[in-house]
Amino acid sequence: MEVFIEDPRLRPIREKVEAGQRLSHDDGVALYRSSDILAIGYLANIVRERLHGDITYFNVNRHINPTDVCVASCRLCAFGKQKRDPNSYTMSLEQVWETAGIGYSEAVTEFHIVGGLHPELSLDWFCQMLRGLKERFPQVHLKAFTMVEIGYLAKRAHISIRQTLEQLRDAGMDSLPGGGAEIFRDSVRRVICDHKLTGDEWLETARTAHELGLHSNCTMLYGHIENDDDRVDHLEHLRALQDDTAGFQTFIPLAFHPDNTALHHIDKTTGFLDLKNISVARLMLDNIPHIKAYWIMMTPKIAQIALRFGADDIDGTVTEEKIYHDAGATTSQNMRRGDLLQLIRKAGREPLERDTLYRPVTRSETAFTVLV
Ligand code: V47
Repeated sequence: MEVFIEDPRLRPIREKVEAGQRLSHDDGVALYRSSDILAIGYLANIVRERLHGDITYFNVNRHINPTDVCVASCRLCAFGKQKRDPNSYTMSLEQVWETAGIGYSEAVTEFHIVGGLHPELSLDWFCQMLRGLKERFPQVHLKAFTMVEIGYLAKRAHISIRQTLEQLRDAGMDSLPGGGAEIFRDSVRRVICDHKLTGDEWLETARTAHELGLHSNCTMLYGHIENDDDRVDHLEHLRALQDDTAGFQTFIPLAFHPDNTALHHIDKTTGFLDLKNISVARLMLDNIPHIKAYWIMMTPKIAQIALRFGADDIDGTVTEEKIYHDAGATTSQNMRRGDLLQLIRKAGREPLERDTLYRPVTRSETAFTVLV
């Protein structure tokens, strides 16, 4: 069936997508500049269905944020607090292990563990944390520490990034989440996260993790001061690294939430921009297998539509998100497994529960005594 594409700038892109050819920087910018959202979504859906058919991945996971104390004070963030702030918190090791166990059932396959850059928690403390989690929950995958946390722990321990990753891996870290990438260009980082590691450092840390055989995810924070060119440049850096390492599993576009941040004057993103970022990512990142519509960030309703605009993954049950909720997210802090299944099925897609490494999860119904 011939689908009509309104925007003439998208017609050569359609030819490339249909022929399975790589899109250029200018193609990426043209996609961002176009308002023909149906055509962009249609093209992204071709790629999504070519890779995954109707399958939509989800998992049963829990977020653990051991501390919100952070030395970085990034303007984009509402989560990090100074150590002297009476509202800040830092869990003890026992509290981390206890939090992991709240509402725990055999259904949980992943702990997603990230936190602030705490000036006193050592690499050894985090290794103990991982070992304690593995002892208590041996079958749960530990997806832990952004590249930013890895860089900070290495600096404090006066050892290399590689040695830091090796120690954490040996203590139980199974893979790394994709946070902290923001926008790689220095001109943008200077404004939104000037104390964080540079874009090149983020990419080099990911490269080292992949070289050690660890998988990771990757993200891009959009909807603040960046322009279309900055976004495409960011995607191209991820694509180039993936050509070298094939270590990224999933790309997650993250919409900036301005509430309670130093950039609170910036408008919230629109559903239109959220969908466009899913679609452009699917089209540009031809070598990253999965594109995640993180429902916490884009709302379950937009995430559901994203499943027809390029996304093949919707993240998980999440329990209990803090970073977006501190920045004004009004979504719930978790979702029941049954509700996720419904949301996927009502989009005409086929749910497939995965573990963190995208292997199908099979289990007996008795596993759902707590979460369903
Ligand atoms: O690193 C911080 C971003 C990230 C704000 O790998 C903000 O599977 C918007 O990385 N508004 C954390 N974004 C979330 C993240 C993530 C989420 C889900 C799945 C995975 C995965 C990774 O959120 C941070 C930062 O980039 N962030 N503050 C804010 N105000």
